Amino acid sequence: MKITAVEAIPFAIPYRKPLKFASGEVRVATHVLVRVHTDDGVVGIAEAPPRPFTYGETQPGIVAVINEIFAAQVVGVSLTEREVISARLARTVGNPTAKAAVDMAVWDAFGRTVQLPVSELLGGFGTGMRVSHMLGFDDPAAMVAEAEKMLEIYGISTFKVKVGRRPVSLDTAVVRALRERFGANVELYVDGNRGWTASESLRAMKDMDDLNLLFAEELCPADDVLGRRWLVDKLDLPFIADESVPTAADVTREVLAGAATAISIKTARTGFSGSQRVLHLAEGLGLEVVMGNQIDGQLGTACAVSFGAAHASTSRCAGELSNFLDMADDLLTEPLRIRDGVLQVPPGNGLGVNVDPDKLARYRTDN
Ligand code: MUC
Ligand code: MG
Repeated sequence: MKITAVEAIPFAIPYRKPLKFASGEVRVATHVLVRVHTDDGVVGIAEAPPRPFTYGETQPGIVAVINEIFAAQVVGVSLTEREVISARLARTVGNPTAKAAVDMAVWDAFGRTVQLPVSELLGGFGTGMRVSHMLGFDDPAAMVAEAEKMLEIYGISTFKVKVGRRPVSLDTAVVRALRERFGANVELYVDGNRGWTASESLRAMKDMDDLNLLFAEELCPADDVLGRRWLVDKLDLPFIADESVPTAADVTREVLAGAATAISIKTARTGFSGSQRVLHLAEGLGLEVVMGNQIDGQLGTACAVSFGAAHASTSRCAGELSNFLDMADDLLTEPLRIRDGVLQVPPGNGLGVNVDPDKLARYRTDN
């Protein structure tokens, strides 16, 4: 079970429809496929999605940190020594999605080696999750039309609406239009990606008071320290910290400061080992959690559903597991399918998914 090599392969797959939000936009999935090889001939896989506007990572940076630092730290270590790997990767600050992908590829290799699904190794609570779809910026009619399509084709009835940086009245008009179109048949929440000030956030939330929102996520920056506490104290719904809590320590800081009352868990940034730390911390503190989406491809989404379905508290809310639907193609041999609003954990050992070599040859950008 010893790791013999780690590969970091950049690839690029365009989106049919770009996703736009307050902190940036994504037109092409310029991700990094990570492969961990063992002396048993097993290969574990995961993907790292660079989000320069969120964590400062870039595709070449992820490839470089894995090739130049992380690979040497994990080669020779056994798949059973995942805490050794976590401790070694933790010597380097930052680089959350690069570390997460190495961690998840190791878990995948471990699952394949012991011939069990990662989701069962992690906790085995359930076999699938309800799906929440993230609606990127557009005009109200187009965002309602996208929600209609998601409900009709995939049965998805939970929507996270991107807000912030645009005129507040446009954002609130979108949420109102969604509630008017679907009534009580859908769940709605909003994510500002730090795009409003604290006072804009409060005005917007008051304006949407009658719209029965589930959550408000990262409406203003956590670095607006007092403004953010002031806002969170005034809201009567859970305030999700997302990009402000890339580590368990950040969760502690933000929650104890009164700057958040719920947590988005993203396997793309905390892997499986770090996501368990965040989840158990959140449970100990009595916080609600949501499985978030780092604008993941299908491999990343397989990781998110494997983790989310594995635990009771991550299974309560719908998980953000659908944005791969907007990609023009993907790397997997068997596409993930959302049916009746649910994504099942892919059956099989490890993550239960495999990379199609022809697709990888077509989309890799390092040759
Ligand atoms: C989200 O929940 O914020 C957009 C930016 C990012 O870092 O993640 C996505 C989704
Ligand atoms: Mg967010």
